[in-house]
Amino acid sequence: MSISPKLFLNHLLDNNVDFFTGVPDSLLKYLCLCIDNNTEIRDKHIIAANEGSAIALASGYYIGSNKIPLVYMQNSGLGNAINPLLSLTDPEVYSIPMIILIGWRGEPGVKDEPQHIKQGRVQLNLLESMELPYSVISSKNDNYKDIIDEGLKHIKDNLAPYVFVIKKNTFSKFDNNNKENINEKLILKRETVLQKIIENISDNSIIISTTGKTSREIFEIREQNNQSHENDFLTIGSMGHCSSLALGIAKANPDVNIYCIDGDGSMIMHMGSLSMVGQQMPKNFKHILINNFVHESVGGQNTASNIINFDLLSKSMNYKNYSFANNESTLIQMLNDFNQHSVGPSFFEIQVQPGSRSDLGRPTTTPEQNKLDLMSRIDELSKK
Ligand SMILES: Cc1ncc(C[n+]2csc(CCOP(=O)(O)OP(=O)(O)O)c2C)c(N)n1
Repeated sequence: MSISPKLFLNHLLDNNVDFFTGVPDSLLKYLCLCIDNNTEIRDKHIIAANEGSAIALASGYYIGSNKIPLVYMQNSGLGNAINPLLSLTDPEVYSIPMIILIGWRGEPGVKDEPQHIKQGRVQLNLLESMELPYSVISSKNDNYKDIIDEGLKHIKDNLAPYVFVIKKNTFSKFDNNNKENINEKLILKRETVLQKIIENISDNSIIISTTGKTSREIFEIREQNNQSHENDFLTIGSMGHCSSLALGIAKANPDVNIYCIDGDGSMIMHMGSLSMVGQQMPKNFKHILINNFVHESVGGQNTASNIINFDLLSKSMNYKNYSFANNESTLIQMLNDFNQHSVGPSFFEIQVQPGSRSDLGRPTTTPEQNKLDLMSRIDELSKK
């Protein structure tokens, strides 16, 4: 039977674990919602910019409080966390105790998307080579409290991190009844916005889109329009890196308009990359931020984008233009202006409401085919 997120959380709280940080994951979403719903610890739940920051933040909490913190992440994010895990929390460095929950996407034998297969297969070996002790928890573990207790004992005895690898469907559903009111100013739907962007930009433009549902929607829109996918790169993995990838393509092809379609969670994850765009000043770089204020693709947990002024941010990063839209009429008007900017990098923030279709599909072409098609399209465009 699946584990109740509430009972799981209560067991942690009973053990004096009261600080939670991480980057959301679809496999852990009900536990995240449950943590968010608990008013007593809500201010001790911080959704981190990236998994590495979460490890450092939790380390700081331990140093400041002498209490064991908890970090959660999808296994895709382990790469971001490896550096602080090996050079900060490791027993051979500062020896910082913490619980780490890792959602196991791509577990061998469980159907999953291409970007998760390799990561899932090497998951346990990766932990072993990092000398990080772990236990696997699944819905079959009625004794999950004993497993947590053993992990906590290891953490206390060794003043070191301990990992719980969480299998798919481990947690039962949790409805967050404390969810804040929906922001009524957010009118646009992301899918409609993407349709309008595709309709209004030239066929000679390249789109590099971010991880999660944005890329899935772009794929479906192309299918509905009977268009090929050769102009698009769907960055299905490496969350937060689509702007760096787009910058590389823009540098190699200064005469081709490159549209990077980013998400707020994704942009915040590796925000330092914006400085590379500003430093390089590619005239052909058009950065669109679809800002829905949440990690919608993995459950709708808040990002920090509500406190960011993207106008000031982009200008301070040396972008040459900033445009904004949050309704259909300004969207089309600003999109036309944005398309005309001949001296970039240009930034366009489009605010949308969270949400997507429940029957949204996934790309049916392989990542490698996507890359090859795009490369031949770029080759064609560079000869024009
Ligand atoms: C390094 C890493 N951490 C976490 C994830 C899980 N993940 C996939 S999409 C996503 C949310 C992206 O949020 P945002 O960029 O705001 O786009 P939205 O889903 O709201 O459209 C997350 C956290 C991941 N794929 N990679």
